[in-house]
Amino acid sequence: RAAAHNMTWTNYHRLSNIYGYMSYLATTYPNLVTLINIGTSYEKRPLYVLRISNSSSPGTNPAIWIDGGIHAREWISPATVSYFIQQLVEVPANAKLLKNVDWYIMPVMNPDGYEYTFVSNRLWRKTRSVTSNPSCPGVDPNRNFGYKWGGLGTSTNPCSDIFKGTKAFSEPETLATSNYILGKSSQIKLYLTFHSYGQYALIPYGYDVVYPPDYNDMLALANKAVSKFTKYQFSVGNSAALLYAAAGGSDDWAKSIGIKYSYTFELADTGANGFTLPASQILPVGQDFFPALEVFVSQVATT
Ligand code: ING
Ligand code: ZN
Repeated sequence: RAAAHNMTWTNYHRLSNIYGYMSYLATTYPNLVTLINIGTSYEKRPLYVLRISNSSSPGTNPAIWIDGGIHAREWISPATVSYFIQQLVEVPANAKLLKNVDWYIMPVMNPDGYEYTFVSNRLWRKTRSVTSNPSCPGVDPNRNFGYKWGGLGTSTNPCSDIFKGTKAFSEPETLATSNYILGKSSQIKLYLTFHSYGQYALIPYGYDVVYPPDYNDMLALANKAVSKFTKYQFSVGNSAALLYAAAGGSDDWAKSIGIKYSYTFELADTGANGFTLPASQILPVGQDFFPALEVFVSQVATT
């Protein structure tokens, strides 16, 4: 029997459906899609990255990395990132986005937290690792990356939603992800991470109001990308200036290892629904964002 899946973009899905869809794509399009197990979460779930490449020798093209689901309750993030996968792989008209670029896409970086939001607490944010306080599990994965770890906007209290962990990359999820990206860091030219909510395109650094030397290049590309949106209006700027300082974010770390273009996108909405964005907005959000991926491809693809 042919491979099958239960994925849709009219509802939010459990991890098993998202992983089932990734596995379906790898089986169905073996010359285009590869499912890569990059490690294991604290609760022993696999951590999956999907590589999409039509190159005969994947790994030689410049690459774009996309991740979602760093924060458990931000359900629109894995939904949108998996929508990008569907569009890139299964819509022939989008094949131009696969020319001279490889994609590495991880829809759910924090699978333990994501599952916990379905079964126990819809508003859980962190991982699910045991801490020094038995009543307060979990580390904020977006305070756990290893650049300026433990600085502004982080907490030493395990009961805090911005608990930084006991050391940089204390979490198996951030450790496995960062090691995988490091191994591909000469290939990866662009890092995109999807959160919610607020409708912001955030540019490093976030650890403080500090602007990288090439900030203007980063700003120009972000502005070009958000100019493609027709439905949702995004604000663009330095994350510490626009939102708040927060050290240990994944985008700061990606920038620090030499990935020139590194962004955090805060998807819809601006607060009416917040984290509990209705599933009816999955497609509008994905459709509004998708054309911006062409802008990113144009920046990095070798022609
Ligand atoms: N917001 C991000 C957070 O981790 C952010 C905002 C991103 C701050 C990058 C600094 C750097 O707090 C959400 N919604 O997670
Ligand atoms: Zn987040």
